[in-house]
Amino acid sequence: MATKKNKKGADEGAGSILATVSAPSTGTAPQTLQSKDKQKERLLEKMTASQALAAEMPQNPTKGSEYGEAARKPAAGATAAPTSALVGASTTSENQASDKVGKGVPPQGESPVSDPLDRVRTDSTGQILTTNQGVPIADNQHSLKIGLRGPTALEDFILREKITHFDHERIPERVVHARGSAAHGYFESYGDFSNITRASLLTKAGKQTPVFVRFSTVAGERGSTDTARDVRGFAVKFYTDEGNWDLVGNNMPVFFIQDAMKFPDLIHAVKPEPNNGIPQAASAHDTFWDFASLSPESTHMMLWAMSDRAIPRSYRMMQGFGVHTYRMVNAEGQSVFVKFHWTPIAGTRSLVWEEAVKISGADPDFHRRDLWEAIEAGAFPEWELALQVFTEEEADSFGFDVLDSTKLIPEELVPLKPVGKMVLNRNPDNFFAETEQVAFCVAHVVPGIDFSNDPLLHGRIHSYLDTQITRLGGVNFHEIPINSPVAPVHNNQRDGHHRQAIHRGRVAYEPNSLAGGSPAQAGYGAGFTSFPEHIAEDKVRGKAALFADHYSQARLFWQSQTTFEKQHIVKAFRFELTRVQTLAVRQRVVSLLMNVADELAQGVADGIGIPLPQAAPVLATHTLPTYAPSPSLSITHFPGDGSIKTRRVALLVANGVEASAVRGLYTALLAEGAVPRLVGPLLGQVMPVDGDPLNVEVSVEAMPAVLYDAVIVPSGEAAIEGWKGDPDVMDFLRDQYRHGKPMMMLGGASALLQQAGIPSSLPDGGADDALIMAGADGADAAFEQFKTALAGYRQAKRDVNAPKV
Ligand code: HDE
Repeated sequence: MATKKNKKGADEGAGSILATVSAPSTGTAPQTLQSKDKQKERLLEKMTASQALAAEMPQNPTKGSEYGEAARKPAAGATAAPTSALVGASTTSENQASDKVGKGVPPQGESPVSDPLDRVRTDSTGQILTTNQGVPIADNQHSLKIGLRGPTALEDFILREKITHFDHERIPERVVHARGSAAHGYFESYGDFSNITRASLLTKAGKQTPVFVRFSTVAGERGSTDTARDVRGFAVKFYTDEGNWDLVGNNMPVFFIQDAMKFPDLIHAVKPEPNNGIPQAASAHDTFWDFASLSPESTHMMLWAMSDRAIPRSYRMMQGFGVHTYRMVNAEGQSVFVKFHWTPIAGTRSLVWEEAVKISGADPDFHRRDLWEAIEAGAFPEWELALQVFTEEEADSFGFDVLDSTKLIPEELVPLKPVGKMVLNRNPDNFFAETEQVAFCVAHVVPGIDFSNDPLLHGRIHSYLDTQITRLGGVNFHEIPINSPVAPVHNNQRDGHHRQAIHRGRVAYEPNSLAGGSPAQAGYGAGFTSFPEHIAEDKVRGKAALFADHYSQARLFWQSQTTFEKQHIVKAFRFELTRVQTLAVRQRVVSLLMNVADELAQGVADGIGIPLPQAAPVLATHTLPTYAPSPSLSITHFPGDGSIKTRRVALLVANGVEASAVRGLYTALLAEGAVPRLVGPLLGQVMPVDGDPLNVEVSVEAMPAVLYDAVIVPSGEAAIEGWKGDPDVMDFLRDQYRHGKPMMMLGGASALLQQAGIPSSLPDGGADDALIMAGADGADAAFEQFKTALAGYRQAKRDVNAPKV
């Protein structure tokens, strides 16, 4: 039966509002559905507002700007505002609230997957144990059995859920850089660098951007030792307000190869040999040196990898480098080239090889523990970020190619421009959720940061996204909380494994009028715009001519090393090549080194018992650049801030020790931010000659000498007599000495040096200022000297002629 309104035609089309197929071709939208049902009214509002919104866009208003010259500066997407929030709703029933679906209509434009990590941090204090479905578990001790001695019932869904989850706890480890440790912190800009880049993190003095940083080794598996000789990864994720920027660098400024095509070969060569899975976390084997010696472009990096840079004392004490040349682009679209440098405020420090080997056994988590402990103790690690900024024209005059990752730019050529500092001030809550699941990706850049044409970099732009798909199980790894940006994410990508976001509405494409054009492209100047580098070239495979210079910078590095660094490099080559079994491979490595320096090649050849082979052919045909030594390439160039914060000091104690000196030094070390430990024969108490018993903190057996930066041996006749006969203590002192560490011998304790065969002066007869001997009255002056030695680099002069102990 027709109603009055029907007669006027006001409600015509109402049926179409209530249906999901078809609608009248003309006419005005109905004003009412003739119902007091609020849900129906909402439906009417949604449908009529949607129609109106779509009508705002009679055609695609920006289409014309996609062609020709206009396309260089893309227009911002056209949008129209809906008259009702219901337009964006998937369903008018979204107002049905519940504990699960929430309050209903969300604020428009919201993207909570980008909210701070609080949204997923979980704490079980005082809570009942449940299944993954939230069902309270009454008994977590037993499976369900048919009788106490009978079979387990298949219906035991609680057991099955628990075991199934456990069975799938592991995910594939990273192909490279599997072993790593990470922390949260912030980056703070020193100023406004918008003349160089429009990257928002660098446009205001004092502006802080959250970061998550992961340090790693390259070759070892996830459970391998921290102190292997290896390159260290230095990957920084900046959560900027214009999206995530990942600066995925290393602790050495150059790389082994020049083209991404060779990366799988390099890694297959360095990883454990495929027949027997040996060796773990080591380049000291045939396949690595076979590949490297047939790849002369790796010579420069070989020297870095054989230097002490490859065995850092701490992640906190190493430099970081972006390695490749990148671009920065300012708001006017002007571009410069940049290299990125991280410099540790604590200074650069390394281990010595024998120490690194011993630490591998004593504490394979040495670097992980060090980073964790420093942050827990409030000694927040800091680095300064500096840029080398240069133009394309300047690059043309360098005499080497800035697109070649086996080359660095000496600071003498392009000085460092400090732009900010990074502080790591928070350990992760959960290793797996954060450190393991973090996904760094070279392709994650933000407006203002862009790529150069380094062919190694371009392969990486592909690799990192691709690898996460396998490692993290799908394309939605960006939604894993540690990876999600703080900047809101809005796009039309949908579905895939493990989707977290529940997208409201039915529009997942662009252009659209049904969502008023949202989300719309930002347009030129607002969104990321690739630098329009002009290229008119043939499509070829190959390398540019300057890439053929394989030795000039290897020589630069060698010439810039101090005497002890050179000795360590020679020793490292000897060690590695001694473990190689194939004579031809050994010879080939030396043939490359002959193009670097005679003393290097000779030193290595002598160590592996071969005569000098013919030098490898020099392939470069251009005029080679010459370099003066560059002091900043020596590890000693960055002494740090002079503090002894976080340095671990062993105070040896035993029955009969003089406790007053021990207690005084302990307090003084703590006050300076160092970490003193009372090291005794066993846990328990020792009885000093004066005062209360001392509580031993750790035994020599559990934490041998290599785990401390220095030792103090207090006076006390009986204690000293005991130590003389203790082989562990003798080894302790010898290791401290051999590894160049400060030693403070108080009173009669200096007699132990002779007992251990340790000379009291340097081989050249000079005073060893890291070997400090003092009587009770000189303790204060001695402590000052001890602090200076502890804050400085280790006593390298001892290494020149290591004592025969
Ligand atoms: Fe990587 N590298 N890499 N790399 N790399 C990975 O990505 C790759 C290179 C670096 O803490 C992988 O997520 C290719 C240079 C670091 O999670 C993978 C090439 C530099 C990390 C990958 C290179 C690096 C990685 C493995 C040559 C220094 C660890 C897991 C074209 C500038 C990041 C992953 C972390 C990790 C590929 C060369 C640094 C497979 C193809 C040069 C610090 O995608």
